[in-house]
Amino acid sequence: KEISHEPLFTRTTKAIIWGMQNRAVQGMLDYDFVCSRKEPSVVAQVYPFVGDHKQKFYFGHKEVLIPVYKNMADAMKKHPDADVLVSFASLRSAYDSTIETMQYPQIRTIAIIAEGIPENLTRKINKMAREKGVTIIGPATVGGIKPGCFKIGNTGGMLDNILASKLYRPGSIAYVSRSGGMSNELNNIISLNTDGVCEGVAIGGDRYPGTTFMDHIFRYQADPNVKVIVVLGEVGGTEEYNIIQAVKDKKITKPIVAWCIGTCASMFTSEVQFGHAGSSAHGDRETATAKNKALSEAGVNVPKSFDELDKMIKTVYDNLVEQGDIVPAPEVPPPTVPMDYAWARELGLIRKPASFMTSICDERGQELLYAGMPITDIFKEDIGIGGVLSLLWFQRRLPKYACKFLEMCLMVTADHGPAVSGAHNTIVCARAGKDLVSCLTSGLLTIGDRFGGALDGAAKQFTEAFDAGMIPMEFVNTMRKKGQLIMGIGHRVKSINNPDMRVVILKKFVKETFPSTPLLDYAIEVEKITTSKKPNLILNVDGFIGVAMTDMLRSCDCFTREEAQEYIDIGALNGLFVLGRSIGFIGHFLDQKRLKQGLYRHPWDDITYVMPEDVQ
Ligand code: Q5B
Repeated sequence: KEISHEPLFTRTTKAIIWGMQNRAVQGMLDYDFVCSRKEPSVVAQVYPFVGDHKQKFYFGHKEVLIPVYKNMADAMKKHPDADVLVSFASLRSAYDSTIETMQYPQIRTIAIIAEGIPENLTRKINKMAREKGVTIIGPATVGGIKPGCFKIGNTGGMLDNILASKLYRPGSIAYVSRSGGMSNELNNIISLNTDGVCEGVAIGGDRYPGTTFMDHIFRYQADPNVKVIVVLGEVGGTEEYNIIQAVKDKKITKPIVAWCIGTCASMFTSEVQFGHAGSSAHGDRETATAKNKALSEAGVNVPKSFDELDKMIKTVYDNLVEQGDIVPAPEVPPPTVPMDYAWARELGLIRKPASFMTSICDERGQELLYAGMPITDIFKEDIGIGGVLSLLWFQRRLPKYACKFLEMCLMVTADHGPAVSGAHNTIVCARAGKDLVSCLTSGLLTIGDRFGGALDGAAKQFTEAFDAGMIPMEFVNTMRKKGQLIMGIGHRVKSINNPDMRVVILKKFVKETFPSTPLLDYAIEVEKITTSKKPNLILNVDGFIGVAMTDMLRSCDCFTREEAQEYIDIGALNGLFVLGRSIGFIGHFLDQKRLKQGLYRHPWDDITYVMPEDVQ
């Protein structure tokens, strides 16, 4: 059955896109806008792998929502005016989706982009399409374009290319080619040598394209706006002989300029298969040289080589202008399509101050960098968790002893039993059925001055007193006078008689490895005074880490005094307890879940109820 010669596309063509090809859809909408279309050409997308939803696109400056349907039936029902389907289905699903599309009589044109569809399936598609009068463009194509009206998917390339080739308004030259890539070259050649493209279709490089050169040439013959027909054939197949026959039969009367690419095949001693599945000559008649010769003999304008195709097109065009058959329309500048931010940035056209700054980690390159150190080197050099912490918290490699100390701090603070505030909260929360993150946060939220969060406070108080030259007794007395507790002093269960082994372990390491420990020595003197008053007023684990960290920051030669102070001021030291104790809280959460502990309710006999007496 002959394919209709009616126009395939107009300024109001509406298309449904099969597949989530958002870039292609945006490209089509930008094209619509630059063509001054009133409405976008894409009305819906079909994608069976996600539920119905809407996708946001730009139409010029405006944002528009385009629905995505899981079922094709819904898309067809909701958009009965869509008569084109652009299929980005893969080579595996293209057959089924095309057959399904052809069940809907509203669809007159289907563009199939997929390459590699088995030829027997393509032939079934083609047969059904002929029976139903559906025009198939493809498979294995970029599609086609009708300047001023509609473009299929990625045809014509990016917007700068479309503008350069003046594809936003119609000219007088229509072309048909096999190759999608070469169709872009034709857009360029035609725009440079004539008043531009009127319509262009790439039928695709398969052996059995859905429509033939003649299907499109007949439409161009019927279209009064088309004045010259350009055909870019290639080696393989005998389609070009049908053009010769149509010219001889006077079915095609408009001037044709044609060239078959692949003439270099004769330079090879064996048969050559070019990039397209169909571009291989099966016999002499199918060679590009034979087809060019036959076309030329039939009166078709055939240049001597591809390099002269532009001149040939120009000659034919100029003649028609001279004869008055073509009157070039005045140029009207197209509307400006706003450039995508990302693209404009890539071109270096715009700049914008970043909303965020970061200086510890960069994941953008090939390798993740922690403070500039590639993750492979981190493992190669085996810097451990202490080394990672030194990079991410302090942005530098700290000496080995310092990294080891950081790791020891995490180890000793990892847990201190279920009775402490944070673990208790975590447990109660887990028993209320909450998830890991909730339980962990519930525990972490108890960390503060009284429980586990006295490291920075201790560092600050001891440093200020020490730097001010106060002797330990003076410091203790001043604090008492001010009515303030000394941060890092005192413990609920540990005392001078029941020493905290965590502190003992850390103290041994610090004394053996740190270059100097003036603040720790000062704190030990303070502890002697406080424990003489009460045996539980020891330098506790928070206090010890607070002062030892200050000694490390000040004496490791990696920080200035100001930098060391800044880390204390911004709360870096408490981070060690928070991080370490997170290990324990997660342990308690898992433990409760594992033990299948039910909802906790505190016993009444453990609560003293004190009601206000004078309330009526
Ligand atoms: N008095 C820790 O108090 C605790 C004094 C003090 C001067 C002090 C208390 C305190 C400062 C904050 C601090 C970290 C609340 C603690 C940690 C992690 C943990 C926890 C675990 C783990 C304990 C009795 C008498 C009173 C007070 C005086 C007490 N502290 N004087 N400076 N710092 N410390 N927090 O036992 O004359 O009788 O009225 O706030 O460093 O959280 O395991 O449990 O790993 O999980 O309740 O180790 O010391 O003592 O308040 O009854 O005071 O001593 O003025 O004097 P207690 P209180 P007075 S480590």
